[in-house]
Amino acid sequence: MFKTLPIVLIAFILCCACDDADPIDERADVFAIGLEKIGDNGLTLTLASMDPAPPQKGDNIWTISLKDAAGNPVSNATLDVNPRMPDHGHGTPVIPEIEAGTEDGQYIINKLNLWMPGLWEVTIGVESENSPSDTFVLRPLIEG
Ligand SMILES: [Cu+2]
Repeated sequence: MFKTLPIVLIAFILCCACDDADPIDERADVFAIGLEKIGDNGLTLTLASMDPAPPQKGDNIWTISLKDAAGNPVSNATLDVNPRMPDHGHGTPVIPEIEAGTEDGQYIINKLNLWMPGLWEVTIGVESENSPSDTFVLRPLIEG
């Protein structure tokens, strides 16, 4: 009986270690069409589409819509998109490619390379002559 106790303890500890790899991470965003973020300077980012959905390991394409505080589309903006893994301290060697979407204030982020399973932080900096600058952080959780 007493000999089994350490084994039970080890099993318990291993089980706790497994929890770290659990795909549930409270920091992650729930990725659905319409996911909305409001920046510190009043701009609103809305996720208009994503491919694949939800985000997966490898290259992703996201279409986002940007509006100012008055609800007007933020057109002709320059986007700086920087994906990083906060727990690992690294990014990705692939530079995302941004193009204008079909609608005013819409932007397509191509080659969003989320190459490792885990939590990513995609920081999107927005610069536009027609609105304040703003920054958004989207947190996809990539499953292995
Ligand atoms: Cu990593």
